[in-house]
Amino acid sequence: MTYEKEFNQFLSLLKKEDKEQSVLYALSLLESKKVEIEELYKIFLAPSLMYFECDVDDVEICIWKEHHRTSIIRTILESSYAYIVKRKESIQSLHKKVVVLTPSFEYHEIAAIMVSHFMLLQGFDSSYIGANVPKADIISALRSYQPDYIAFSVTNPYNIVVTEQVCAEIKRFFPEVKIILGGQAFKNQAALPKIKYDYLLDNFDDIKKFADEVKA
Ligand code: B12
Repeated sequence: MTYEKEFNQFLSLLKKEDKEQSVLYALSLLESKKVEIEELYKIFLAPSLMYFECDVDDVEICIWKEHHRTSIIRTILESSYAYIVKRKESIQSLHKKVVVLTPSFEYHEIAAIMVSHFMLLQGFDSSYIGANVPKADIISALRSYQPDYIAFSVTNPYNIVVTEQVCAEIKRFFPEVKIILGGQAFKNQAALPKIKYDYLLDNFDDIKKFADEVKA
């Protein structure tokens, strides 16, 4: 299904910076079961940020607008968590823990939050531990959570270097933890041979395929 009419309606609310109505509209789609959580994320929320553009006469205030739209999307994500918890009752647990994060200097966190939610919907015990997480805190999280997987979302190619350093450390001290990489930074795969990782996933559909592999 394309949901063109609904998406245009959502986008027009976002363009008006109408947080209240944007949040209520998105949640009404879930409440009425018109769209599934996965569809809301893939068809409504992600594109509304990916294709965000500044109006030519708006350039001065564009960054502020980008922050505001991100804040609206983030509120919808956090609010949809209640629907995820409800859905989880009917999802079989994989008994596998995942921590999801963005590394130091990486502030783009929307994809990471969505990845964590998609993981929950696939039966992983998933925890989003934040954006811009320093190496020491990542190590500390691994020590206390003892996850099976750690998933990095990296957007800015400059942050590949820090990712490479953290991954080397993880493989040194926690060789049993499998490393998942994803995000725009890896579109150009030239840097990948230097990084120690186990899985490279491109999009949300890859999470389902990955879960199927884990189940098999
Ligand atoms: C919102 C936004 C911001 C917000 C982020 C707020 C927040 N709390 O997250 C703010 C304003 C802070 C910001 C800052 C900056 N941003 Co910015 N930002 C964006 C924007 C508009 C949307 C990003 C987003 O959330 N998309 C929605 C998510 C769902 O999509 P996604 O990240 O692409 O993820 C998809 C896949 O990559 C994948 N995925 C991602 N991670 C993972 C992980 C796993 C495990 C898996 C399976 C999949 C997966 O799943 C998603 C669905 O397919 C993009 C525009 C764009 N075209 O992407 C620019 C963009 C990413 N930003 C950009 C830039 C340059 C910056 C700044 C450097 C700007 C500046 N000069 O200050 C800073 C850097 C800040 C930092 N240190 O990180 C550039 C990056 C260019 C590049 N390749 O380097 C973009 C592309 C804008 C542009 N066209 O130039 N930004």
